[in-house]
Amino acid sequence: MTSRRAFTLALGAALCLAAPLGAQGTATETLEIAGGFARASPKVASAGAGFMTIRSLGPADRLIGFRSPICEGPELHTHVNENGMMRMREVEAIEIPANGEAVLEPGGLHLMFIDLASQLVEGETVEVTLQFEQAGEVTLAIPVKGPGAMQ
Ligand SMILES: [Cu+2]
Repeated sequence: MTSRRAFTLALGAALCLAAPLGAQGTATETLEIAGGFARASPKVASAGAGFMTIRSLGPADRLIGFRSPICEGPELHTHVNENGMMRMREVEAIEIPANGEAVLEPGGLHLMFIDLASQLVEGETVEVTLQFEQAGEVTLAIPVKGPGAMQ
């Protein structure tokens, strides 16, 4: 009885700690994830993109993949300039430097949702489970913003 109550209190405290970052962010002991969002997709689109800032609170880490119920083919992407044309390229991992940050933003690094299971609808949220080499899996919900949203 006593230990169950202690567990409930501990869980409550953990939820309180996570709360200030809101629905678009979360934190672990070593990482803080903020400003997450996805862009709404037109009905016909087969892919979408997600963005966020991942900050290290100490050690370096690497984002090595992710999964989401919204898509069957998640990929980590960056943009490269090829003869004046911006093209997307899959990357193996996204580095988060020690005490530094990785910024996933339009025109740069991003989560690519390939083979969308359903349309990304503005105002809804998408669940994303990020897979880090050191920190393990981190699940958060990010809001879906308009098709041209920049942050
Ligand atoms: Cu992409």
